[in-house]
Amino acid sequence: AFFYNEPSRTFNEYLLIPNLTRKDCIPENVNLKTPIAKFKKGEEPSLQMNIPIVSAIMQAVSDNNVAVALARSGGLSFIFGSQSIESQCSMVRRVKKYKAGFVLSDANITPESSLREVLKIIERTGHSTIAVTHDGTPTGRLEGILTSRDYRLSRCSLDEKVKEFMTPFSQLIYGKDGISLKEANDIIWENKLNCLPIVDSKQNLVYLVFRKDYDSHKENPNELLDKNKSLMVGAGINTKDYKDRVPALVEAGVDILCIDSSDGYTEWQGDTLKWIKETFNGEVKVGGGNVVDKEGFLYLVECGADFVKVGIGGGSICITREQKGIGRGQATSLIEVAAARDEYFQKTGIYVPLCSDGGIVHDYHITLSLAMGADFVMMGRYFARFDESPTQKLMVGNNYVKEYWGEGSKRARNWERYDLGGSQKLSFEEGVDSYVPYAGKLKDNLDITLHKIKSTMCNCGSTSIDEFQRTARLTLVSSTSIIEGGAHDVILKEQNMFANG
Ligand code: MZP
Repeated sequence: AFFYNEPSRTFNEYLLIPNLTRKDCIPENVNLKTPIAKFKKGEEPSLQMNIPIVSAIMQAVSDNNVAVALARSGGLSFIFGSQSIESQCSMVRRVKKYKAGFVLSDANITPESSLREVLKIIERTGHSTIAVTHDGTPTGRLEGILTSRDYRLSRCSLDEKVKEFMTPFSQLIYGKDGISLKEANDIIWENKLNCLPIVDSKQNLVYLVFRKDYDSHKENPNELLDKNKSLMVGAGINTKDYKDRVPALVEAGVDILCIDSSDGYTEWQGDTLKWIKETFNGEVKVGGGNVVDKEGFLYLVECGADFVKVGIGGGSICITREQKGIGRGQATSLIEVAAARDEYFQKTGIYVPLCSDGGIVHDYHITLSLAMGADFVMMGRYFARFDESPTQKLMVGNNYVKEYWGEGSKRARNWERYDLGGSQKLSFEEGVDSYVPYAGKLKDNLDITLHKIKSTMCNCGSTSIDEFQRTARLTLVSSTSIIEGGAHDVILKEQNMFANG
């Protein structure tokens, strides 16, 4: 047998060392845009996300509700594949019917809508919003809706904070009869306003929403509406029924696929990738995995993978290492595969994005993954905790929890993910059925996570993921310095409310 000389390591064993922070290096200036499919040197990536985060291909995580909420925040979900082709396609269709966070259009919104009615609609779409009524009461006629990352959904009257957002222009335009969306967009564009128009079913402007986090200046809104952009969504597939499943998902409008398997270094996965690339003339994007070394990476890329997913045995619900004795520490896997990816880029001029999958426990693990060469991370446990995830919210003891189970558990019975030929069943479990602490809304939690990532990148002197990957400096830490890193030698008054479980 071959023996690796070094032990394989986890994220907990690394920390980042700050670089010089330039004065322009502030969280507002950090761009988290990242590629999701391979591209040639010097070319613009054909598929990108605004944040480096995707949700896991799991029954307990990625249905259409999580997919809509995450896509609205700039990420992407891979709708779980351990369901019938029809129901998976119907989830994809339900996501694709939403237009990318530009116009909130709902047949039920009219100029006479009450605050209560409109709040219900806004709540469903996951916006973080303040609504304003003419008399300041929750039942009063709606005067305006203000959206910002800084405010939680609140049923409040017009207060000082709200006034900050009210430009004279907003009073001039909103609620005015007969302004078409096109006219509104032209005015927004000419005046360089950060606004989100809300239209009724006839595309007439009803309200304007002001967004701090949305930059409407980059592209003329009307041009974006002709392009007809929908929210992006991915889907998981397997190496068994792909000849039926993939065409159906493509027909449903899926943006990218990912083969879902605990061990991706297989000829079955190679065949699946080649078939998809040949059948759709290379136009359908598909990722492969999971792998933990250079050999696995190169095999999948040579078979046509558009991105490669890294990680075996690190998932919070995963017992593969205990059951089968295979796997590798997530940090070591990622560092080795990223080196192989960089070498491949040098040789061929083709950049293959990497996804670090599983084992993200703290928000800073996401930042470490990026520093180690990942272009984005996939998380299951993180998303299972939110309102939008498909599972039940329960009270256990005195705490609210949500259910979270692995694809290799008896409950999911996703035998295709673990199949190595033979009878079509899950012969033994590789995952557990569990609870995770309930954490509220996806957007509220994700905003905090993203802020932490951006802040750390600023400490390390980077305003883009590409720069961060090139310039970050990491150090191994001893077990005693890990203890030093938490609060110690003090009596804590209360649990840190913002700790990410
Ligand atoms: P985590 O974010 O919960 O730590 O890990 C999620 C990842 O665990 C998934 O993306 C998938 O790769 C992996 N997974 C899903 N089910 C199992 C299992 O039952 C599993 N063993 O390992």
